[in-house]
Amino acid sequence: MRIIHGSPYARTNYVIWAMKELGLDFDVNPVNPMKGETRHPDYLALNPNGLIPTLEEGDLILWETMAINMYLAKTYGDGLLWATDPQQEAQIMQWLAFGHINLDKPAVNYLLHLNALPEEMRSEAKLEEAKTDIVPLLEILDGHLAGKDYLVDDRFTIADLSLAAILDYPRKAGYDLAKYSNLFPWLTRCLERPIRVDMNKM
Ligand SMILES: N[C@@H](CCC(=O)N[C@@H](CS)C(=O)NCC(=O)O)C(=O)O
Repeated sequence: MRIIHGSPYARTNYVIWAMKELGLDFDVNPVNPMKGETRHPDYLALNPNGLIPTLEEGDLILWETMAINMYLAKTYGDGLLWATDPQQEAQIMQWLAFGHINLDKPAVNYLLHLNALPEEMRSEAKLEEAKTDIVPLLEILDGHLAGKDYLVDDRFTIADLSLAAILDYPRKAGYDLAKYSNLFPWLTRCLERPIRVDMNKM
C-alpha cells in the first residue's frame, strides 16, 4: 500500500506527478496545513517537520519532496525517469538540488505572496525577495537549456519533472517566463505532457 499524505495543491503535486508518470498505484490522504492538520500528533508522528508531503510505502516513511521523488524514480524509473549511468545520476541529482534547494523557495513564495495566501499573511518584502532571487536562477536554467530539449541526456527525467513542477507556481501566477527563449519551450514541453495537463485541470 502506497499513501501520499498532503494536498494536491501543495508540493505534494510533484510527487503525484512522478507516481503517475511511473504508473504507480497510490492513495492520497488529504492533509491541509491551512486547517492545522500538519500539527496533529498523528501527522507529526509521520513527519516531525509538520510539513507535507510525506510518502508511506509499507514500512517506509519518507519526507522531503526531493528525497521522495529520487526514491520513486530510482526504484521504479529505471531508464524512464532515472539515470542509466552514474554520471547521468549525478547530473540529475545536481538539477534536483538546484531546484529544491535554490529555486523552490522563490518560485513558491512568488505565488504565495502575490495572491495565493490569505491577504493578511502576504508579505510585500517576501514577494520582492522572491522576485530578486529567482532571476539569476532562471538565467542559469535558460543558459543550460540552450540547444537542449531536456536537462539531462536529452530525455524527460525526474529532474525535468521536479523543476517544471516548481516553475508551474510562478507560471500560474503570471510571472513572465516567456522571455526565456530556451527555458520557456522546455517548460511548455514538460507541462504539456498529458498526465500533467490532466493534473492541472483538477
Ligand atoms: N522542503 C520541504 C518543504 C515542504 C513544505 O514547505 N510544504 C508546505 C506545503 S507546500 C507545508 O507543509 N507548509 C505547511 C507549514 O509551513 O506549516 C519539501 O520539499 O518537502
